[in-house]
Amino acid sequence: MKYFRTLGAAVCTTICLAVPLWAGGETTSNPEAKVYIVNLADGAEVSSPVMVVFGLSGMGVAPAGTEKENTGHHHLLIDRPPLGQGEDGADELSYGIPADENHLHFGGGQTEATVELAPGTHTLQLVMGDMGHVPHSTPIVSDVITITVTE
Ligand SMILES: [Cu+2]
Repeated sequence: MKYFRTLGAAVCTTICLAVPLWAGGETTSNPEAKVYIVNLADGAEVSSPVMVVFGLSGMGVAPAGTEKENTGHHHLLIDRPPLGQGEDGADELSYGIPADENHLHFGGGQTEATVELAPGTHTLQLVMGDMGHVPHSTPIVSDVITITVTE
């Protein structure tokens, strides 16, 4: 498996560098689909807990494990580089989004969340994942926004 992971990363590195469009996993998306944070603008000042409302157009929300064309579930990436960047960028595009404090999965099909964030600045990004938590091809991701938690 290690070999295949390495090979996959190498292939993605080559392709992703060669082609301006970036690839995700094996599940197709509507490349016109958009995911976005409805209620928070870049630069917003908020207090914790922070309500984040997930917007999606061009695709549907379905719980994790649901095999249905043009659907996926939301993931909220907190305080990390944009999806596909950082040292595990190629892996997360091909094999899936980790689950930890920086990667929240909404596999129940939730379309909003309330998160506790410490005072200070934080980055947020929404990423759609397929039934197995892998970004689609083309990946459907929001802009990264930076918010400041004042208390
Ligand atoms: Cu997931």
